[in-house]
Amino acid sequence: MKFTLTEAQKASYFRNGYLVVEGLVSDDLIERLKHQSELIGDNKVDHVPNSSTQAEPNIDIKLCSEKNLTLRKLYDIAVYDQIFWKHVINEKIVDIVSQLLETSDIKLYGDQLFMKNPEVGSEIYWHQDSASWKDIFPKDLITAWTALDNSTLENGCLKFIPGSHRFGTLGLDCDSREKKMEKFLPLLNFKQWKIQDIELTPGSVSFHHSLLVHGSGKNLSFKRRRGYAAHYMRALSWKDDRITDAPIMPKFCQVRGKSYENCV
Ligand SMILES: O=C(O)CCC(=O)C(=O)O
Repeated sequence: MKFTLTEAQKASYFRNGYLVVEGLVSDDLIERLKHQSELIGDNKVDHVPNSSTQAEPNIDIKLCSEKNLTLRKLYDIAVYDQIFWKHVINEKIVDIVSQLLETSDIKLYGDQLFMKNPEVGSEIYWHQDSASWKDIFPKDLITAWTALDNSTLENGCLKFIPGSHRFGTLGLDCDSREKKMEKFLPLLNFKQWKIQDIELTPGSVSFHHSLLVHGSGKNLSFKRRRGYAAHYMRALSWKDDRITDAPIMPKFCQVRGKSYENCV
């Protein structure tokens, strides 16, 4: 094991639903991911299909000097791209995931590179990941979100509601994009809720539980705010194929340990 969490770090994750580990990924590796994200975003590689890109809604593409700057996110890229896959299996990250999921049998559910481009990078509304990932049980997956650029309040850093993962799914699955915080906060049923802004330097990683209520603001700056989210689950998780309104995902790849029959 390359990275051992303290008891206090683990307790903090279980209590708050997230944990930040600063400076986990080296500058070199971050530069490599940034470079690769440019190549993929500019369609300069042919191993990642176009279907893995999503444009920002409501922007005039002609007004943007580069196509890259119109992208909201790239997703499901690690299954196609070796550089991102290497990051997914980064030993330090997987050591932490494995301590927080309390197993060394781990698979990748999916991945998303949020581009959050200057000026056009849109808000990500408050949501719970497991409210969308309806077909995976238990609803106890974990995201490792690696900052590729400085992530600040001004350029739309992640925002968490600490402890909200302990309240189960909050009925946000329908129209959650339209719902503002005020509409569902009462569901959390605790008076002292607060929003935690997660400002990060490049190479720092924040880990969050798939039931944690989270979102991010618009990018109001002239700088990019790229963050790469890799979503991990236990290899012993179960996918309920009767649930038909969950995202269609690529093949779940083994990240560490072994796989199990009749499981994901
Ligand atoms: O990067 C963002 O702005 C949103 C990230 C997110 O929602 C996630 O990683 O689950």
